[in-house]
Parts: sequence; structure tokens; C-alpha cells
Amino acid sequence: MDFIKVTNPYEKHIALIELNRPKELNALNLQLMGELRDTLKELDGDDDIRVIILTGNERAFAAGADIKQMADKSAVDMLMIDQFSTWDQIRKTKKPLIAAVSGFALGGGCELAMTCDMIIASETARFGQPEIKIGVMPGAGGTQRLTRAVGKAKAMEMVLTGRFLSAGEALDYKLVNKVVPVEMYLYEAVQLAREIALMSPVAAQLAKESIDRSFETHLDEGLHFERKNFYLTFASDDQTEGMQAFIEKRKPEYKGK
Ligand code: DAK
Repeated sequence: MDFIKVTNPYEKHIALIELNRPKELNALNLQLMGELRDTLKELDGDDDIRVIILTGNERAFAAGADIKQMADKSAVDMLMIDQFSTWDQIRKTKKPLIAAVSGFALGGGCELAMTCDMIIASETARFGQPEIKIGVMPGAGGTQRLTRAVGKAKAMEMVLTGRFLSAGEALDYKLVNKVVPVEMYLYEAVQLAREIALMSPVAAQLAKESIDRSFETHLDEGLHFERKNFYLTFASDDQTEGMQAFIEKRKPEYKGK
């Protein structure tokens, strides 16, 4: 891997992926995105891993897609490269994915953070969709996920002016879960991951899938989907263990079975 660093395990049940193109502020070139896609797929299939943390460095989570790599492309080039299939695969990661964001999360970087399930931000984090300033518009979910997260008015402002949100604003607009001092953002993400890693991975996966479905369907269909996944948790040993542990007043030991 040239552009990402993977620590597996980072600690028990938790894997850490660091975007690693520091000089280019982690600009997301095609190779980096391919490495990220392949790594997430591998970790998704690793029974020992229950939660994945994705981070950059203090200065940048990612300053967007690599403008230098995109600059001379035609529409047909973009079509044939078909980056969407890479982004779609990343989006389909089944395990809980936490973004630990410090510094710039712009364009594709903001979209990548929003593709994760939760975002822990440092006080220095800046979120933006500045594509309009270089004559294009968001292409990896920015107009959709940002609008769902922060609402139409703020999304319009961000996408049409390219203005950034500070970490505090991102918290106010519910784009992120928590804002902490810069030296704490990875620690906080790990704390959150630890808490989730103690739960049944079967239940966590089914619950994530159900929440994601709520963005794609109407209420009746969403409730139906939730119900099926709820029943499915009763097919797991973890359900027996969780309920038995409660009755016996002890901590559950989940196996992900
Ligand atoms: N691409 C390539 N290089 C970048 C970059 C980027 N997005 N962002 C920064 N860099 C490089 C700079 O060129 C510079 O390299 P050198 O000149 O040293 O060689 C180095 O990183 C440091 O950047 P600066 O010198 O500019 O640092 P500053 O602190 O002065 O400014 C900045 C930081 C983040 C404000 C500035 O670098 C900036 O404005 N960067 C561009 C931000 C941006 O416009 N991002 C959106 C890009 S478009 C798609 C999926 C995704 C996308 C599209 C399609 N499909 C699935 C089809 C996404 C599109 C985008 O993200």
C-alpha cells in the first residue's frame, strides 16, 4: 500500500486506516481510492475486526479528489474510469466505520467522511464542498448526504459558495458526532469504537443496515426492513448470550455468531 497505512488490529476488534499522502493533504487519487476500497473489503471479511476507524493526519483528513489527476480528463475519461463503483463499494462496508477528522475534509474528503457512519472531529476540522470554485460540483454524494445531514439551506450555501464549516458549526448542524481538542480526536474515535466493539457484531451490522435503509425508503418499508433484521438477531448466538448475561447479571461475551 503506497497511500494508506493499515493497522490491523489497532487494538482488539478495531482496525485503523490512515490516509497517507501528507504532502498533497491526502488528495484522493485513483490509487489511494483503490487501496482504500480493497482494504475495507478485506477488513469487512475479517472476523476479528468489529469496528473500523478511518483517519488522515492533523492537517488534513483529505482535501478532496486529486485535482491534478482530474484536470485534463474528458467526460468520457471520467465515465470509463468509473470511480463510482469504487465509491459504491466503500459505501457498502458492513461494519461500523468511524471517521476521525482533523483539518481539511473538503470535496471528496468531506464526502468520504460522510460515507462513514459517524464522525469525530478535532476543533481544527473544516468541512466543505468547494468544487464550485474549480468549475464543477460534488460528484460523490455531496449534494445528497450533505443535504440530508445539514438541511437544504446550509447545503445550498456550502455547495454554491464553497464556504467551509468550522468544527463547531459542523456539530451544530449535526454533521459530526463530537468535537474535541486536536490531540484527542483519534483517542475519542477509539473510545467510541471500543464501546461498539463490546456489542454483538451481528446486531451492530444489522442495525447499521437498518439505519442506512431509512435514507433510501419510506417509513412503512423501512419499518418492515427493520422488523426483518430484528427477527434475524434472534437467529444469533449473541442474542442468547446477551439476554442470558442480563439475567445472570454478568457482562456478555459476544462471538459474532
Ligand atoms: N488535489 C491535488 N492536490 C492538492 C489538493 C487536491 N484536492 N489539495 C491540496 N493539494 C496539494 C496542493 O496542490 C499543494 O501541493 P504543492 O503545490 O505543494 O505541490 C499541497 O497539496 C498543499 O496544499 P496548499 O499549498 O494549497 O495548502 P494551503 O494550506 O495553502 O491550502 C487548501 C489548503 C485545502 C485550502 C487548498 O489546498 C485547497 O483549496 N485545496 C483544494 C480543495 C478542493 O478544491 N477540493 C475539492 C476537489 S474536487 C467523484 C468522486 C469525488 C470527486 C469527484 C468525482 N466520482 C466518484 C466520479 C471529488 C471531487 C473533488 O474533491
